[in-house]
Order: sequence, then C-alpha cells, then structure tokens
Amino acid sequence: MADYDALDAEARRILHLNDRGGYTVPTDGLYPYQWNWDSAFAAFGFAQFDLDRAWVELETLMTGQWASGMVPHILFHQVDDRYFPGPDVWQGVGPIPSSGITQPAVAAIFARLIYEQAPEESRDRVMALWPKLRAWHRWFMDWRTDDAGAICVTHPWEAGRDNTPEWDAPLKRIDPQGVGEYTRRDTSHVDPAMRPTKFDYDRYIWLVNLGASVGWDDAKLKAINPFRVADPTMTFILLRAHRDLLALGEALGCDTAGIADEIAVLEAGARSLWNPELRCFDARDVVTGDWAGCVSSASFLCWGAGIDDAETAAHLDRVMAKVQYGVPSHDPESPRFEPKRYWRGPSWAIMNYLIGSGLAAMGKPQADMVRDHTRAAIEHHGFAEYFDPLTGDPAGGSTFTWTAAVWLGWAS
Ligand code: 9WN
Repeated sequence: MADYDALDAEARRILHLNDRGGYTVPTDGLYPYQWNWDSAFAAFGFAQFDLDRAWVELETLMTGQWASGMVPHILFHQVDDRYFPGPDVWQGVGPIPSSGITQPAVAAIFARLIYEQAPEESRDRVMALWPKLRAWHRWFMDWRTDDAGAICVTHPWEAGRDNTPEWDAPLKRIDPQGVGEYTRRDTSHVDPAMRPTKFDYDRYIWLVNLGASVGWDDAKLKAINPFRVADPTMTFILLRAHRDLLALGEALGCDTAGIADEIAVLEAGARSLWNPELRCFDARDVVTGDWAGCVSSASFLCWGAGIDDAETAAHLDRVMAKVQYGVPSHDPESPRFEPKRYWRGPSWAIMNYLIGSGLAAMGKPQADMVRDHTRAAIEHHGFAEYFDPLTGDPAGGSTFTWTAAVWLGWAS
C-alpha cells in the first residue's frame, strides 16, 4: 500500500523546488524557463495548498502576452544556456523575451476551477485575468482557425506534442535548408532515445527561423508557413477552455459578447476532425487536406470539450486494453508506436488528466480507469515527465512540475 502522505509531500516539495519566484519551471536543467501549459498545470497544483501562489503563477504567465493577444509558449525570464533554442534564436516581439508560438489554451480551464474552489478570495484576481484570457482566445479564433473552424498548429511545439506521428508527413514536406549548425541541449540532459530525432529538430529550428524572419507577423507568417495542421489537441482544449471562459465571465458579470458564437464555430471545427476512415478524431494537414491517420491521446480529448463519440470510445477501450500506465500518446497497435520516445507512445499525466476529467464530466465509464492508471504510474515510478505505458518506466526529465500538480489535483 502506497504512502499517500509521503507522495503528497513529495509533490509539494517538487512544486517548491521548481518555483523560481512568481513562476515555476517544468524541471530544473532540461527546461529552465516558464512554459505556458506547464505553468497553468502548476497553478492547479499550487491551488491544492496555496491559493495565492496559484493565482501568481497565472498572473506571471499573462505578463508575457503580446499586443496581438497571443500568449507565448515559453517566457525567458532569465537567460539560461542549458536550453536551446533561447531568446536570441526566437526573437519574440512581446513585452518580455519569449518564443513566437503559443501552446494549448488550458489556462482558462484552471482559472475557472481555482475560482470555483474559493470564489470570494479569488474574485479580484480572476477579474483582472479574464480580459487577458479573452484576448488570447480571440487571437486563436483570428489566426489559428481553418475554414471548418478547427484550430491549427503552425509549429510542432505549439500543440505541446512535439514529435507525435501526426506531424511526420507535413514535416517531410519541409526542406530545412540553411538551418545551419546548432547544438541541442536536451540530449545532454536525457537519453536521446527518448527525444525527437535530428530530422525533427532541423525542421523545428527551420520553422523558428522562418517566424523570426518576418518578426512573427501573423499575416505574413500565415502566407509563407508550409506547416499548418488542424489539430485535436488545440481544438478540443480551446473548446473546453472557451466554455469555461464563458461560464467564468457570466459568473463575474464580464462582457461575454461573441463567445457563444465562437463556441459554435469551434464545435463545428471539432467535428470536422472526425476521420471517417479511421473512425476516430484525427489531425488534418490544412495544406494538402490529408488526414494523419493516427489514433493518439489527443483524439480522446473530445469528452473534455463536451463531444461524445461511441467509435472514439471504442478506440479508447481498445488501446487501454494494451497498456497499464495511462493513455498512450500514440496507438500501441500502430507500427510507429515507440513506448519510450516522447510523444510517439509514452503516457503523460497531463493528457491523462484532461482525458479522465473529460470522461468524468460526461459520465463515461472509462474515467476511473484512466485515473487509476495515472495513480499507479506515479505511485510505482515517481514524478517523471512521462511514462512507458506498457511497463510504467519513468522517462524524460524527473521531479516534474506538471506530474506533481496532476497528482495533487486529481490522481491521488
Ligand atoms: C518544447 C515543457 C515542454 C512541454 C511540451 C513538451 C516539451 C519542449 C521541448 O517540454 O517541449 O516546447 O523542448 O521538448 O513536449 O509539451 O510544454 O515541459
């Protein structure tokens, strides 16, 4: 029987360990900056024992917001050469040094949860954040929708699922000429077999250089960027977050004009990601119109967005029958499945949380199983960045903020 008090204490210790004062790094060394969705998860973790610190985390994240409304995926509060690419490569154009792309919009999901946990004490804090979250979501609607209303990624890092097989074909179309010499830092911190390949990295850096070359101007970049994929991660998460933003805005008496209409657009966009051949939600290359043909953990974010689908549930049952430690990021029956390579197979506590809480909200029977798997992974293998879904082996970085947060807020 696991010692839950000891695990709770360790999770709190990890949040403090990674706290840099006002913001939390994902883990020391490997990721020494503030990452967008990691930070929102950190707020969820802090909210379990320190409400003020939870709000500070979200407030610091929003200090990086650009004039366009975009909230960057990395904020470089202090330069640290243990991570590449840094602010000199990205050349973000916001109020503080940052990357030039965003990440899945989970912040409003946690703002609502934390507010509802303590409405009186939270009211002023969330009132100040709400217009910023609204502006960020509006920017997604302006710059990241496709014709069907789905949300697109413009860089593999934007979905937070860097090397998932969904990006293989669109990345193959890029010739990373002129990317030049660079030194990766990630592979000096963790086993290269658990990280993206050089093929992937060349294209990641080429796309960063492309954005920087036009000063991250949304219109210019949209016209020249060959990588644009309508993605279930971004679409389902923004749809869920937009519903939460609306509920929060109504509770606070904010101006919610337009949000309901945008929700209808996103609902249509989400349904447009249903691949009739795969019989599941899938990513679609906007440039070629081709489906990725992948059942991934992002396919199973539909319930969180309020969209039920019996055939996607059948896929969930099928893949969960093959694993013991959480939802695999890629279909274990696919030839491209690699149980330890990052987003090509491993199970991630944050995805498990988003899937499991979505299933629970819709009263689906699989909800408990997803949580039980996640609890077992952490109980047996610690607060790793991600886990081999077959064996539970910890992979990537250790003492990881979002795994600790998910433990405190949901899995324990
Ligand atoms: C690039 C911090 C981030 C997560 C992403 C995860 C990984 C970065 C990297 O780490 O991406 O953003 O350098 O590998 O894929 O989801 O936010 O934990």
